[in-house]
Amino acid sequence: MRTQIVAGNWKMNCNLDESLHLLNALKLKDFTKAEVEVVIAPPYTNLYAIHQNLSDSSIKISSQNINENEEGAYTGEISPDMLKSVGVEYVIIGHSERRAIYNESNELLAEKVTSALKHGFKIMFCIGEMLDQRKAEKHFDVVKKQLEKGLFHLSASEMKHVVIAYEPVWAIGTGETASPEQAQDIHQYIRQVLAEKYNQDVAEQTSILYGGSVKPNNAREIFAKKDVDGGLIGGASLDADSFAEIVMSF
Ligand code: G2H
Repeated sequence: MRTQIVAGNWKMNCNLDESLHLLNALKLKDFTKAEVEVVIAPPYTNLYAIHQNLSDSSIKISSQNINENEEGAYTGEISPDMLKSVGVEYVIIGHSERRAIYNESNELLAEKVTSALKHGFKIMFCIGEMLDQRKAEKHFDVVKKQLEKGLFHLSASEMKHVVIAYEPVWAIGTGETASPEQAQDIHQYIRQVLAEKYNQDVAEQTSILYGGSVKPNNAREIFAKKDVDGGLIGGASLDADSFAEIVMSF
């Protein structure tokens, strides 16, 4: 019933040649068997070329960020309309690296969400706790607050365009992964929070992805959990074979 998604977040990796090389390797994979929506999020500079070279592939394109403003004097930023014009369909909002390194607050993220929706993007909204918060057993409170502040200004019908990515910060790029049970527990909790805020339909229809050191050797177990609807993949998405193996883990 829910869309299953595996998205590759290339982060600040791959110049133009490398991006096209990776795309070509991905295009050789047969993702049709997996019944999963496959999304890639290359760096901004390569979005246009990737879109031009997708040909008849079913792979969808995401950006890794979006600016909340329409246009104007925002040196170094990329507008929603610019992303639309190069074939972007999804936008990642609130990745923990943007929250931590670029100080993106819940309030700013809420503005980005509004802007992305206005421009017709699908949103992958990232939430997740830090290690000390997990140790203090605050992880449920942390993700609830991130949802409330960043996302819950949306109506139930607007939520149809949102995918949630739960990414515990302590598992990102560290080789540490949440156990399948830890992922299931918090995904189930997120769904419960969605039901309380909206209704059971929204809770049941929202795809919730897991992110944080997903690799070919752990994807199957994580994806097998009832409330895990796919993954946001960083490091392992830079290798076509690994990424394809993860996609085929459903
Ligand atoms: C989490 C994830 C992708 P990685 O940031 O968003 O990266 O799989 O390298 O932990």
